[in-house]
Amino acid sequence: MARKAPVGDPADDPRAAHEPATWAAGVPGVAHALAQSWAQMGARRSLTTLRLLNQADGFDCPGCAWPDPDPGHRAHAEFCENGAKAVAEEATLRRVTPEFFAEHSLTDLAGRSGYWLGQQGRLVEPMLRRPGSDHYEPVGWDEAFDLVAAELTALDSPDEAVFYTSGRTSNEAAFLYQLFVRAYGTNNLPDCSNMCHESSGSALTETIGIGKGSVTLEDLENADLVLVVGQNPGTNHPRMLTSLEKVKRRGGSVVAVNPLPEASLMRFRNPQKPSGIVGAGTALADQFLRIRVNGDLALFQALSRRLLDAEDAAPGTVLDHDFLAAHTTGFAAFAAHLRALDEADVAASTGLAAAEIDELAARVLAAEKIIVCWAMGLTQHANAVATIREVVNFLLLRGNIGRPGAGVCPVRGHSNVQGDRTMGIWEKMPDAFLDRLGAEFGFAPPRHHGYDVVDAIRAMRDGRARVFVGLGGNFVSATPDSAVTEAAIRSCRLTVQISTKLNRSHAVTGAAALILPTLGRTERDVQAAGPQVVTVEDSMGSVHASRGTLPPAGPRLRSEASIIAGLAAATLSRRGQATAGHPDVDWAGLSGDYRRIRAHIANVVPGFDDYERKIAEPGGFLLPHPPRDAREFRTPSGRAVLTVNELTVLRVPPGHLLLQTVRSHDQYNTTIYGRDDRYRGIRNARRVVLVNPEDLASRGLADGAQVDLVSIWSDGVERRAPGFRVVAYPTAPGCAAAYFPETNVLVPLDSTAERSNTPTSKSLVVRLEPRGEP
Ligand SMILES: Nc1nc2c(c(=O)[nH]1)N[C@H]1C(S)=C(S)[C@@H](COP(=O)(O)OP(=O)(O)OC[C@H]3O[C@@H](n4cnc5c(=O)[nH]c(N)nc54)[C@H](O)[C@@H]3O)O[C@H]1N2
Ligand SMILES: Nc1nc2c(c(=O)[nH]1)N[C@H]1C(S)=C(S)[C@@H](COP(=O)(O)OP(=O)(O)OC[C@H]3O[C@@H](n4cnc5c(=O)[nH]c(N)nc54)[C@H](O)[C@@H]3O)O[C@H]1N2
Ligand SMILES: [Mo]
Repeated sequence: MARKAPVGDPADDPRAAHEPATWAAGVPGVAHALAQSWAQMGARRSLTTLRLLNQADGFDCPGCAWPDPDPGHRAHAEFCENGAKAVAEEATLRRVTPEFFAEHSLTDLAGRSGYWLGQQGRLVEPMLRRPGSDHYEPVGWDEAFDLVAAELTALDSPDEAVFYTSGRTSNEAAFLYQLFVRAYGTNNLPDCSNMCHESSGSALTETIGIGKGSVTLEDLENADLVLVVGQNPGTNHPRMLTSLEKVKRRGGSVVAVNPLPEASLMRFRNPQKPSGIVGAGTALADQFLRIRVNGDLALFQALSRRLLDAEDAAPGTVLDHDFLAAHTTGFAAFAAHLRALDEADVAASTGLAAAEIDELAARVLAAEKIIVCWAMGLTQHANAVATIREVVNFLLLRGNIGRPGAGVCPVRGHSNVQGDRTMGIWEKMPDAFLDRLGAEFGFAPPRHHGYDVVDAIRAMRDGRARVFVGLGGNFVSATPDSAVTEAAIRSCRLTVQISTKLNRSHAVTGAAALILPTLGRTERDVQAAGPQVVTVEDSMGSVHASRGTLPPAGPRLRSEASIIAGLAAATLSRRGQATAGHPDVDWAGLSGDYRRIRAHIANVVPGFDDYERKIAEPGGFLLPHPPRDAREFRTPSGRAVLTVNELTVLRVPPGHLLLQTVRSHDQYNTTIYGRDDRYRGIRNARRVVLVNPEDLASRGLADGAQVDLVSIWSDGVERRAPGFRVVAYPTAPGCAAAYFPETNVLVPLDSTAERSNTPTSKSLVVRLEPRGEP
């Protein structure tokens, strides 16, 4: 069913320009950042706040998970345009008050766009929607906790509740949350990672024995060759461009593999350097492979095949035989499989000319140290896990894992998404972790696996889950199959959102709904024991402290840790201490002094011994990573595993395109900062679909035509996103791109990646249905 277009939003500008920009960052970037933060925060607050961003004595940027340089090497302004926007979004002076909720019914809010909702400001009062009511009303904290406790304890089984986490939650809050959820009795801990880097974690754990990247910032900057595959760092990890620039300055090279010629990789000006601002900029990518969507598995097989051929031609000169013999298993089967690789399949899958792959293979042969970076362009496909295993195969052949300047670099999204996992936010935590957790707190954590995001939606849809709690995030908008998900959420008895900002998940709710407003990363967090610091882990496994500095947005806000402690104490005491195996936890004591939470973490999570002292060091500490530190692979065989992966060419029916759903430059996931996508040259429009001019011509469609996007899938259901404007764009032929969350209505719930169960939001089969003038 088509949804009506949201109201209260400026209409898309039909004359919007769409010349892709040829360079990224530089003066316009910084100017944009300051304009956005001034509008939200005012000038003085902007300058003092941004000065503390990513400094050793300040707070961690709530934007992306890109690591900070060592304290001695940080720029005075170690932030980017989009980091500044993320801070402005949180540090805004606008407030969503009880009067606002008296004025706007839930029905009204559900008709608003995500952009409008976010623009209303910070949530400052706990609010309750009672069953049958169309309005939120103020509620006291204790009453809110009791209400949740009553619903949770009334369920037939703890597995009827779902506890979601987004990736901004601190280590301390995440640890407390999973402790509460497991003490309550379930492993239903889905998180945004299920939709994000789950495929990376799955492929890396299987092949190298740990689900995290194996490089540090120093490695990256010292690589000879960096492949940036399925990632748009200029928008989503802008400070990564500074590192890529360093690679180039040292004589290394950068290759971009992407269906879209992303401006940041084609040309870059560093805003943190005067030369960057006035200079002509650096062409970051030495080679750009405009790959067909989903062609990466074939590309890496073709590259590895070329390495095998080169080895045959000059035995002993190409492969790292010592490494393969000492540290890996599976080479023979892998090599035999690749010898049968069909170049016609490679061409069909990648859309690339053999000469382009030859050129890249020559670069690979010339490089001593290689790093492959990737993000959502690899992880959100049916064969995502196999594709990433193929990346690992490629790197293992020349021993490019576990030595300086080489390795795997999955670039994470949310600023603490990696840390949340380390703290136990996962529906499938291994037994070793549960053993230690149980021993530390004297209880028996549940062992059967819980629901991930997709399974949680299915459970709510089918009436097997009736209470939903969201620690941050915007579950309703971020997840696939919007119509199905919204109905699933609406069928719950109670939904609870612990949030900083208003979003669609506050408008589309269960029969009863709670909004529990919380402090953000930028704010001072004072508890019983005094001012608190929290800790976070970046994309490269480095853990450091973050200290909020702004006064809280309102006097009634509570920290995430204190809200979780309140929920836990109310729920577990109601169920009674008599329950067998009930842990004895001093919830108020822990949330009153985060050092006490860290002391437990140190006992439970490997690598966190001496936690308090290590985070007192400027810059924090690096977590152990056996492959990186010692070429130790903790797989069942004790070796890194070369795998055999079938290449299946993703063919689409005639007249259809492969649609990938991406972020614009003016959004943070479901948070829409503005309506431009500057580097792609899109102004004041979000309902646009980027299509290759040849594909438009063959369909008789003009640039600017109005179409519906209709996705098809094996369940036979036609899913429709109405009213998109076609933009002729140099994406790979046969492919298209449009923004999420507007396109999530097109993603079938059951279309997920093998093994990781991640929605396939980067490879949807769609057709463009022309519509009359609107
Ligand atoms: N400003 C800002 N920063 C963010 C975010 C944000 O929304 N805004 N989100 C954060 C989060 S949670 C995450 S996970 C990251 C996301 O960071 P990215 O993964 O960079 O984000 P996407 O916009 O999904 O971009 C995917 C990229 O992969 C390309 N791509 C799509 N399909 C394929 C394919 O089949 N093969 C190849 N080779 N490329 C493909 C797309 O063209 C695009 O360049 O960013 C984080 N940082
Ligand atoms: N089609 C499609 N769908 C996708 C993707 C895609 O590429 N295509 N990407 C997927 C990916 S990679 C991800 S990570 C998910 C993102 O899914 P989520 O993490 O669920 O979504 P966000 O939009 O990041 O959540 C934003 C909300 O988080 C809350 N928030 C912000 N900061 C804080 C804080 O400090 N504490 C608390 N408690 N709340 C806070 C605010 O209320 C804000 O509105 O979306 C996924 N969905
Ligand atoms: Mo993400």
